[in-house]
Amino acid sequence: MGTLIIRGGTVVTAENTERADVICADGQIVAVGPDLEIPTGAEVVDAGGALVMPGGIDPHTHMELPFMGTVASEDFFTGTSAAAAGGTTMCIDFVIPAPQEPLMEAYKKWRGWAEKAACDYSFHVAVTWWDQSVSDDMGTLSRDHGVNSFKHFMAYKNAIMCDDETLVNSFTRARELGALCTVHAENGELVYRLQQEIYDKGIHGPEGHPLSRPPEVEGEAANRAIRIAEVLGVPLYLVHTSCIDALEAVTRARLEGQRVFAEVLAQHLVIDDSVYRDPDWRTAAHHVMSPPFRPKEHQAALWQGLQAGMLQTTATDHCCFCTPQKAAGKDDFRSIPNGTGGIEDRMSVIWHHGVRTGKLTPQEFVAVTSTNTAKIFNIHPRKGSISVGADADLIVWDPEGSRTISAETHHQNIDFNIYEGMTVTGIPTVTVSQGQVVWKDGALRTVRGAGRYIDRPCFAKYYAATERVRELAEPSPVDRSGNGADRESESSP
Ligand code: URQ
Ligand code: ZN
Ligand code: ZN
Repeated sequence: MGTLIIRGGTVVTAENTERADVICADGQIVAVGPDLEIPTGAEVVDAGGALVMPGGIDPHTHMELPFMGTVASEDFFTGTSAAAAGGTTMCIDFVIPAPQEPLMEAYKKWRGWAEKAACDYSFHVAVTWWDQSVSDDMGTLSRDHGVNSFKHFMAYKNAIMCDDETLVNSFTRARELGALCTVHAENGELVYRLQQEIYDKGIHGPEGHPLSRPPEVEGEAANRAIRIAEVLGVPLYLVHTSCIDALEAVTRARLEGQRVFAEVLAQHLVIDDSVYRDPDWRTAAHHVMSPPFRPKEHQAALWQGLQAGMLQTTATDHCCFCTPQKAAGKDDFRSIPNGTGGIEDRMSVIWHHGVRTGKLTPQEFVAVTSTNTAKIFNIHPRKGSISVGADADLIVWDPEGSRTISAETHHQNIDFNIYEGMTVTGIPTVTVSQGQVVWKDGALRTVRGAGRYIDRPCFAKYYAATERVRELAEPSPVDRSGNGADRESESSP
């Protein structure tokens, strides 16, 4: 890896804004400051007064996911390349074992798939079943493989859904390990029942999907997961918080001092449920994801949640299925593979609808698209910062540049774009990954296999046991020896 200098930009981090140059060498940032001397032989990127920010980190993607009888069309090379084209330099994907599949086996399988990645990546590992071997594998993954987060799907009954017993067992095990529990919060039993009732009423098209997953279904599961985490004394991270009901559960918990983090998807911030009423079933089917798109009032609330700090991260849940794949559910919405794309557009969508409208400052933009994820998943300041010693993952951001989003021009491996036709202002002109230019002036320069697996150490030293855990962990035994000491103290005035 050579030396590169990004000159003439304004460096914006989650904490600071300053006119500064950035020098990268051997994949790391080695100097940040005004008017730095150009190192001999360095590649020069002229920022020309644009902003220089940490590369985006997407904490929620599913490259080449086997799901609902098919496999997501985006793989780790095309997906991380499309990410780079949009200013994202790292994703945290998911290892999702089938029920009864050993977690270590699934982990090794996904690690093999990800070797083709063009940019850095890491994995949350899902707990989709339970026995002692799952507990043991969680220990191995956290101790030896840099996994500090375990995912739980409360939806997808008869597939990867966790019941409460598994949630309680896994959360307790995560507490021992100092790992973070994350949840997909929808009540899978209610979804299953509502799907059946809606289908039996004769609603078979994609419009049936949101009807089977109303906000109450997400709100109930969000609150249940939060309460289970509270009683067990573990921190919790809710993925794709999509509605007021779930946001209220998060807000209540956070205001009471419970350590709950929550993520919002870029698409849930700007797209509403009218897409399911599109006369073209393909458009409606392409928007079938879970949780579904919601009525407009939920988008406004989610923006307020992001502004208020109740939602800390933005993601995409990038899980692509092309039209022929979505057609599996043409006559039965329950068979439409759930998922949408968006890894290439998240940064510009959040800038356009968040910063240009005054909802977010540029520093808050960096926090919610990169730094907060790095901090929550314990890879800051290596990631999500512009500081000496950090990985050289950076973007040159033109706040006035604009583009119109379209499947015709995007780099994602899917024949549809949920933001089709949206013109956004705020685009990356250069993306740097590990100190190498991977995107510049509209051309990808990604290299298959250049991406690295990023270890994420556990948190035990950060998340001190809460008071409740101490009470639970060391309850004081009642003295019934009969010496009366207790009674005297109880009876004394
Ligand atoms: O539920 C998820 O996060 C995965 C299976 C992607 N699909 C989706 O609809 N969100
Ligand atoms: Zn999910
Ligand atoms: Zn997901």
